[in-house]
Amino acid sequence: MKTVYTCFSTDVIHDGHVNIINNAKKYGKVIVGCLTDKEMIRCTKFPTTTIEERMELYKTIDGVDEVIVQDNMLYDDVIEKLHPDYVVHGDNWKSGAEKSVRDHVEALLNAYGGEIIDVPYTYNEDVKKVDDRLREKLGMPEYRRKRLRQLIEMTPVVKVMEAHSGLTGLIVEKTVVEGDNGRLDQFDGMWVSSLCDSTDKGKPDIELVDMSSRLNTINDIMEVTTKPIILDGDTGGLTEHFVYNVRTLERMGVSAIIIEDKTGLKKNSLFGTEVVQTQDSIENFSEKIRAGKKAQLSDDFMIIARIESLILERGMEDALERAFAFAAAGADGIMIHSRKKDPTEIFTFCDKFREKDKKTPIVVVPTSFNQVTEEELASHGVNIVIYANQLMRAAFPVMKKTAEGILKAHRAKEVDDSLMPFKDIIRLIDEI
Ligand code: SPV
Ligand code: MG
Repeated sequence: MKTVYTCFSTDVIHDGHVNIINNAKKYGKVIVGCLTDKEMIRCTKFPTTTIEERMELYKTIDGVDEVIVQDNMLYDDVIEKLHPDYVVHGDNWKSGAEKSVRDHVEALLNAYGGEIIDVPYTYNEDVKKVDDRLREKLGMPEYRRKRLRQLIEMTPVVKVMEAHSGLTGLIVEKTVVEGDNGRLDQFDGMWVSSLCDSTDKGKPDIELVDMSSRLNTINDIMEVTTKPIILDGDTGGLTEHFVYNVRTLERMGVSAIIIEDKTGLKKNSLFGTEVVQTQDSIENFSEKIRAGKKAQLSDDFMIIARIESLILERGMEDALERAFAFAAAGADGIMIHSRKKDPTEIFTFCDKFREKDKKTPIVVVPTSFNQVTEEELASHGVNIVIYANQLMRAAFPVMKKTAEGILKAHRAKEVDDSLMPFKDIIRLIDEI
């Protein structure tokens, strides 16, 4: 009897999956691989069930003979073990980011004479409804909020990209690339930066854009995405106000707020000591963290303390003293910031912090020390890497150049080649 293999990475079974199994059954014994969580988050949707639950679910499908774990999105582990005669998959993997996976599987099968069977993808109302419902579920506050904590456990480093609008949110939500060795990859979450949110409104980054406006930005992003959100909460404001904002944010489904240990008129950290900025005392800031943690109602929400000692050139010892004090006050993570061009001081901080504290998540924002890789940061104990402003910085120069080009030519023809075709922009956003 021939062996037929297919891989599932879904929490819900619909007509499309049943169709795959029915086709597979025609060729022999059907083995279904259940993709592990850590692989699922790189290439498909975030799981809303455990791997054990998914495996049980797949066993209930008529025609399935065996269910096994697949721990590599490129199938190396299962193909090496099973040498299946056939691998069956929906033909949607013949194009788009998943094509690299298909190419890889094809090469593995060719080595011993195995074959791929591409089954026409099932597009019908039921399949669409199941997909839509799953996406809606992931966007619900209780799922979205806890996802950051889950990701910290699931992946060596959580990759977060800034979003300041529905559109940038969609880019972070949907961008999937073929990364190293054909493996797919995507961002894990979104950072609602004070710098980019303010800049998008034409305002300076000085806590001028008020919380109602920030919440509107978050809401715009939430409307069209499911990935977890970390809010740049600036100083957190008055402790008396902060506690209310914590409640609002967790109710909305925001996963974390990062507040920085500054007081008075806040300016952007990348100014460093070029402008006057005042650091809060350890006592006051610890009190703010304690009050926030006390106000919080869910177990999921995270309050992360951001330390500005390196930015303000107060030294490593001060940064570490604060980190330990804020963790003791209940902070769910420590963000250490630097505007040095190389990551040495960030590495030193992380290594020293990890000597005493193995668990509290560390967050970094490599804007100026941008040569550092996620892997290097993770090797120093970093858990979350935030790309804090790159989408905004990418958009501005192109928009400005386009405006200048039209002004100079007194028509739009000259800039058109560098623009997205208008036929594409009208179809960019899906209708329900
Ligand atoms: C932001 O993105 O607004 C930040 C990070 O706070 S930084 O701009 O580097 O201070
Ligand atoms: Mg900021």
